Amino acid sequence: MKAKTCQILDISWFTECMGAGFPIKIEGRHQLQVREDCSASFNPPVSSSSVHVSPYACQRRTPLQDINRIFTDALDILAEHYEFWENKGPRVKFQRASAVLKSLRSPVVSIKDLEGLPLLGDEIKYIIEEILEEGKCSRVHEVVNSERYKAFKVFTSIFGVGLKTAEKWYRMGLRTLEDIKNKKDFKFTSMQKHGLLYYDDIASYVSRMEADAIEHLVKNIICEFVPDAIVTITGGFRRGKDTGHDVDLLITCPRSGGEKNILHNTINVLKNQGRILFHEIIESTFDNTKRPSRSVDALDHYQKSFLILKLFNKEVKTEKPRDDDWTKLEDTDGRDWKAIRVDLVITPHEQYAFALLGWTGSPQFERDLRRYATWEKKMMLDNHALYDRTKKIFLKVRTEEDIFIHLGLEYVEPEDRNA
Ligand code: DCT
Ligand code: MG
Repeated sequence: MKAKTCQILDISWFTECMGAGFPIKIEGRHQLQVREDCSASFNPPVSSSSVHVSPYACQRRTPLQDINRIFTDALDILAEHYEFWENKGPRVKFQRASAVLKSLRSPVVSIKDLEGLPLLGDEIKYIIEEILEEGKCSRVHEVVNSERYKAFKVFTSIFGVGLKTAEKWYRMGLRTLEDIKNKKDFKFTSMQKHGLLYYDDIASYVSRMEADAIEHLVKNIICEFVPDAIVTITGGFRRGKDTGHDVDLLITCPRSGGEKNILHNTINVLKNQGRILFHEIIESTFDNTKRPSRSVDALDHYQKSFLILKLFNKEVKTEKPRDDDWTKLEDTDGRDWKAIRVDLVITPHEQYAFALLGWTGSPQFERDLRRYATWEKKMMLDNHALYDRTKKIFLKVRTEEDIFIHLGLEYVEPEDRNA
C-alpha cells in the first residue's frame, strides 16, 4: 500500500491549532478534497482539458513573460475600450479572459488548446480564432483606430485625468494633447497642470534603475529621523517588471505609532532639497470600526502622497558606467534631471501585510483575491483587513503568507502575480 506522505488541510485546522495552542489531531472535516491534478492547475499547460484551471487569478501563477501576448494584447485593448465607455460587464469579461491566457505555460496554437479553460466564451474564442487565422483581429483594429479610443488613451495618460474628465473633454470636441495644451482658459487642477507640464517625462517609462534611485533617496531621508522605518518598493517593480509608470513606495515602522510623522517630514526634506515638482497629501481616512470594503475596486484609506519628483541623471546608476556617459548627463534642453511620478503610502505596522499585498498588484490579481475571499470563503478582504463573515471576526495576520493561509490559498510569489 502506498504510504500517505502529506495531507492537504483546510484553514480550519490551522485556526483551531492556533486556538488550542498546539497542533490538534487531524479529523475528516479538516481534510480538503483535492483533485490529483491540483498541482498542475498552477501554471497550466494548454492542450490538456483534464487539467483544472481556476477562474481566479489568485489560484494561478502568472509570471511576467507572457507567451500568448498576441492574444492578450488584443483582449486588453478591448477591455480598455469598454473601460473608456465605463461599461463594466464587458470590461471585466475581457480582463479576466486575458488573465487566464497570461497564466498559460505554452502558446495557444490551435483553438483546441482552449478546451477546458475557464472564462473563455464564444466571443473570446472567436477573437482568438481570427488572430490564429489572420494574425490580427478586425475588432481590435477598429478600436485602436477609433477617434474615441485614441483620444481617451491620450487624455487618461495625463497625470490627474480620470475617465470623467476624459469624457468631458471628448464631448467638448477635444481629441489630442495639443487640443488640451491650447486650452489656456481651462480650469485644470494643479495635478493636471503639472501632468501636462511634465507630460513627456511621465509618459516615458520609469526604469528599474530610476526606481531603485528613488527608493534609495527616500529611504535615506526617512532613516535620518526614523531609523527603524521600513520602506518597500511595491507595484509592478515588486512583481519583477523592468519598467513602470510610477514608483510605489510603502512605508511603515514596527514601533506602534512610529509612522505618524514620516510623510510630512519626508515631504519637508524633499522640498528643502528642491526636488518636489508637485505634491498632494491625502490624510488617512481609515475607520477601524468599519468592515473591509465590498467593492473589488475600492480605494484604500491610508495616508499617502502623490508626487512628481526631480531625479538627477547622475543619481541613476547605469549598468556599465562608461567615461563618455557624462556627455549624456544633460538633455538637449540643458536639463540634467527627469520628472518621476512617485506614490508614498504610509501604513501602521499591523496593517502592513494587507497594504503590501494590495499595493503589489497586479490590479487583476487583487480583484480576484477579493472576489475569491467574498464568494468562496465568505470573507471580506481589502488593503486594511480580512474579515470572516461567518465567525464575525477580523483575522489577525503578520505577513502576506498569513493572508493566503487564512484564505486557504497556496502562496503566490509577487513575480507570479502578473495577471
Ligand atoms: N493600488 C491600490 N490602490 C490604489 C492604487 C493602486 O491598491 N489606490 C494597487 C494596484 C496595483 C498597485 O497598487 C500599484 O498601482 P499602479 O502603479 O497603478 O500599478 P502597477 O502594477 O505598479 O503598474 P505600473 O508598473 O504601470 O506602475
Ligand atoms: Mg506602479
